[in-house]
Amino acid sequence: MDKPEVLVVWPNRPEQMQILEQTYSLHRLDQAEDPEALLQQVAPRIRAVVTSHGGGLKQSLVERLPKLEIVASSGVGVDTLCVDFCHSRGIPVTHTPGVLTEDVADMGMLLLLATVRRLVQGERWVRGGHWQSKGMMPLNTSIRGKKLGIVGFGRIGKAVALRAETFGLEVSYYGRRQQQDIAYPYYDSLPALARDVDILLLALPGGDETQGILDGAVLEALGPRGYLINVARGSVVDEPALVAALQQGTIAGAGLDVFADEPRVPPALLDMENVVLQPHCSSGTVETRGAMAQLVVDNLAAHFAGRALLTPVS
Ligand code: 8YV
Repeated sequence: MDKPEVLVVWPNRPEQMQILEQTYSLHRLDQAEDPEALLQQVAPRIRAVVTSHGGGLKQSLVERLPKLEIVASSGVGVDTLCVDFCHSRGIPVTHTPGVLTEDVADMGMLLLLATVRRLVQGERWVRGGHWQSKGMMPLNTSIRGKKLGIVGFGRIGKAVALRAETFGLEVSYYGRRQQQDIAYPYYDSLPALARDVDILLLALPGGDETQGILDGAVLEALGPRGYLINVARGSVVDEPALVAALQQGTIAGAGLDVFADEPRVPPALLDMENVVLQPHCSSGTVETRGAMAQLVVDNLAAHFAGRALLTPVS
């Protein structure tokens, strides 16, 4: 029997790509010198799409795939995928929640510690010879006893909260609704949370609902001794407002793993002493990206075997 024909919009990890190559008839749109020619040749036969948060999936492409049965994406975020359109056509979309929670939460705490305790400045202080020429680096502030507001209290937000408690942080959270089984104080107003905490950590999904919700007013409420940590999406932050807030001392500093127009980062951020920058690598470990890639393989296998999907987007 012919192998199901699968369109690769964004490649998986090498080991999992080998499995896909053995199991399906792959068409590599991600490598095509002439994508339009490839689509004209294979689009009518495509039964599945492999992509990722980074690769995305546009409605205009799905409309050209009359036999599409499933979309399998690597990544928990689905803000770059036309999920509603796929669902309107009865096409399930799978993503990779759960397997990346711990690594992303680790990065959240890493950025929080590095930003507030000024790890990068200390590194520069030693490497730049300032320790010898100027003596001790100016004191920074402890995270112990500080108030942490977590914006978005799903798997990742909850995992950050557990870590934060062990570091002596006092946790509260903001989200669409209060969660009955959660004891931490709940805020239904982001500015109110920002006003009451020392550190805001963003762990909410990207997309239209959260576009730019971390704006100048919230930054103003966070205040000159406040810090912003973002392991969510650059889109949830009004990035020009953040740059201005950091330049003007409206907030004390930021630790950022995600940006509005990746991989381009506002040049002003690159020179700032009070900012820690990472290249969207919270889930970027061999173990986690391997588990994400395997979920893509396993979801496709379940679909074509007529079994329940492992991690469909609800
Ligand atoms: C990306 C992420 O998936 O899971 C997500 O939503 O943002 C990351 O893990 C990763 O960059 C691969 O595209």
